[in-house]
Amino acid sequence: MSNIDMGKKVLVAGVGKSGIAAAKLLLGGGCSVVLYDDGKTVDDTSLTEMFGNGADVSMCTGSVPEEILSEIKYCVISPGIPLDAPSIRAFSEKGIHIIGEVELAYMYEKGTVAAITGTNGKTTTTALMGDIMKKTGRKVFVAGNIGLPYTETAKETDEESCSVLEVSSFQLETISSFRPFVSAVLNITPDHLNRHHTMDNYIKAKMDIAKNQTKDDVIVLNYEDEVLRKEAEHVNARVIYFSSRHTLDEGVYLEDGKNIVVKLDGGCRRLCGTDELHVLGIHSYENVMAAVAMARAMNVSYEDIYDAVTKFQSVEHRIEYVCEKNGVKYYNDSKATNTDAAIKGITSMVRPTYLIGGGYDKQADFTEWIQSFDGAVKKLVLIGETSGQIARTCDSLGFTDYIKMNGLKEAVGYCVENAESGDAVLLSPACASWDMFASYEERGKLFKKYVTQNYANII
Ligand code: UMA
Repeated sequence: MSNIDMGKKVLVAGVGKSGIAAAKLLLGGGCSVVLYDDGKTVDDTSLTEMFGNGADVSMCTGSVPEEILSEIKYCVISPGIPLDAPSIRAFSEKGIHIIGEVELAYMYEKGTVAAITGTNGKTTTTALMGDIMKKTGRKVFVAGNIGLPYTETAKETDEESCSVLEVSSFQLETISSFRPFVSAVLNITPDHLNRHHTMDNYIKAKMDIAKNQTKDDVIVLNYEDEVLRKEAEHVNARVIYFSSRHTLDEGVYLEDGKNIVVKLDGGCRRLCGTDELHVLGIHSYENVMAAVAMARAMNVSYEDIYDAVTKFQSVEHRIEYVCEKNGVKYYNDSKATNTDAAIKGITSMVRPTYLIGGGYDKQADFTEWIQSFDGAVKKLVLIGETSGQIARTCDSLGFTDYIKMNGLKEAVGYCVENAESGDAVLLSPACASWDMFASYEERGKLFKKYVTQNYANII
């Protein structure tokens, strides 16, 4: 461990997955830990269950006593806590250094890092890149925003291992020395503006993935994304583009919408046809191309890459096929936490669709999402904090086939009752889940449970 010395008392802000994993890592490194949370408290019995008997860890909720603060030099912050949260500002004003959970983990990293960000597609690309790297026989850790904190895996790394990390803008905001050998930014469209306040701040946070990269490193970027083409001018790493619309002189591209072609380092070869993939839609092919470019940058053989991409299935909660009941197909796209992802969800449907949308208010504009329905939505079933705003946007665009429901359970009940054979029911909310659920995973799992329960009731 470089920056945080053994024996020091360290504050860990946020007692979620990241905070708990960070605290364990620090305790293992000989530090004592003070856990802090704005809303949650953990009693002594639960602390012992989490960290073991005699662990040097205590808990503060709402505020940290002055005498403790005066002993603290570092605060490890969980990604969900904004840097401008009053508690974090107060810690900074006391001269405490705020470091991110990813940065803490990176202090323990001994192997190669491949890191993926972007507004959409990062979970799928990370999972696929993990599968590709596993084909090489190396020890591989797939972690980060995908759900397994990097602080949980970093200590297990060695010189031969590879950490494949999904990193969010929240996590990138608080890195300082984090330097992936290969990074990827898949796309940048408006998201999390309530946290980052401006699009420029959001773009900066995403592009910070490359801030410590040098010319010896590689960054994979989407050629079709104008923001990224502009940002490419300011990165130090070698840029490899992927493109779904253009034939590139150098890079990975989709030829005639049906072949993935790799043209790198003087060679050119067709990797596979899109009909050999188990994922659907241009956005999915883009994720595949990004992973292929990253893997080639890490010298993975074409055979290993081909094997992994042609076996890869879509991840849970991302246009996930759930079941077919009475001729109605159910899809869980709970991971569509913004309008851009939700547009991909609805435009992938080939049946008349009952679409369940709405959720936590991130101050998004829903116009483009509603415009993308293009006759595909039979009924928009609205839930959550944003249902009123979405309904008003529907009214202003002349889309009247919507109904408001009290919650997800009622919404699923309505769809089961009204959908006819040949229809689809899609949960693709265009919003985060935090108004009603702990996470998009919980929302997706409940959706699947309610579908099953409803049919059990019918039978
Ligand atoms: N908290 C405060 N003050 C605040 C906000 C939160 O004290 O202002 C406390 C909460 O009371 C809670 C704790 O912080 O006890 C939660 O911390 P957290 O929100 O960072 O959640 P974790 O459980 O640590 O999960 C985080 C990521 N969550 C967020 O970024 C919001 C998970 O990403 C990630 O999988 C996990 O670390 C492991 O790395 C989820 C996510 O929604 C999937 N990410 C966003 C997205 O994908 O759009 C960025």
